[in-house]
Amino acid sequence: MQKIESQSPIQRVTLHPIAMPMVEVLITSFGNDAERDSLRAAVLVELQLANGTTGWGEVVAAWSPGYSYETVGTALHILTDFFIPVVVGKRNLDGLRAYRGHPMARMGLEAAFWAAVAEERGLSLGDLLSFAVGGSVERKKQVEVGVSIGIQPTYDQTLAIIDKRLKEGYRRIKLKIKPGWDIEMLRVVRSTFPDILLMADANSAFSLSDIPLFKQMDSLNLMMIEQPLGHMDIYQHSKLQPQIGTPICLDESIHTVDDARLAIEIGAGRIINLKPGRVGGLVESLRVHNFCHENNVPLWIGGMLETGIGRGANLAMASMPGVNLPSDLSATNRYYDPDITHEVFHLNPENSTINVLNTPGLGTHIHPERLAQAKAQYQHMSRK
Ligand code: OSB
Ligand code: MG
Repeated sequence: MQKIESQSPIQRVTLHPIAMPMVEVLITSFGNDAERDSLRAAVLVELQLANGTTGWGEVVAAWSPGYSYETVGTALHILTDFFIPVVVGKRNLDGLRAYRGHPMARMGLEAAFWAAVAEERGLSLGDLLSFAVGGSVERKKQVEVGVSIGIQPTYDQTLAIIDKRLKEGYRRIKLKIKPGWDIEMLRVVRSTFPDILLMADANSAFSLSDIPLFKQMDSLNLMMIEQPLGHMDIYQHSKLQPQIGTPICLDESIHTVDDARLAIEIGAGRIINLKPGRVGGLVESLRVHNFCHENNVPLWIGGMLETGIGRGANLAMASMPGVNLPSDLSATNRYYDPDITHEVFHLNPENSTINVLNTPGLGTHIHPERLAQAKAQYQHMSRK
């Protein structure tokens, strides 16, 4: 891996906690707070080099510790009191090695730094990623994407939203499942849409006592089942995978390239979902990417309902050659209307792709008035 350094030192890092109204709330097995979850809270990181070059990154932690232990509050604390002080005045992020954990906070800072370095060099973020792994990789111009559909009140509503997404041009449908919203719902969907690329995401809601249920799912031709068991577990997944035909994809339990290697070697799953925020940054993401690429492990980029800032970084990562399954990177209108960036991501309906951005830096640019609005919305939310 090529070390990334800026020409000009880091001068200032500003944190912007935001809350953005979601077009559609994504209900998952870990439960949702209807009022709070209609807003997506996050922290945007604005990093300025001494020569004036700026980069933006996104901390994908949410308001509450549902998917991950990190929250907007912990990210503000860790960044303000520890991460930012050790990088200001430096031309790299080596100072972060002194600290453990808080991968989402780390990724927000690292993404902002890499965006600034890319801008400084006149490269796109994707080109900088490719430079970091040795330079000669063939990046995609369009990335294949799918759409994630939350738990709905009824089967009919589920079918209706799938139908709507298919008509929009999405070719891969991911359905959130939980105990009681599982095999029967999936059977209804599969019988209505016999040929679509379909997968399920359990967000850790099941246990090894559910093996009979997973065996039944084998007849539904699912691309994969994402994170059926414990959010920290790899071992029990290695007990489940050999008993079922459907590939298991690990999301929550992969925090490092070593986790990915362990999971694949012991047969805990056959597919990796890579979220840069979950693995603590772009360097670790590239390590996971390279491991999967070299070992023919199918890989895709997961989503955390990012704004246009975080999605810009995910899109650059998804353009890397080892990403070979559709990613959770839907069009802007699936998440926000309007988004916080000027740029809008459109779905190419003819092939269910999104175009990779090749302008210098991150490729998306913050819309100042919408940022101010989203910050005011966060202040309001945090006082409730
Ligand atoms: O498990 O993949 C997940 C969103 C928030 C937290 C966890 C997950 C998700 C998604 C959304 O599935 C994917 C997206 O951003 O489109
Ligand atoms: Mg998931």
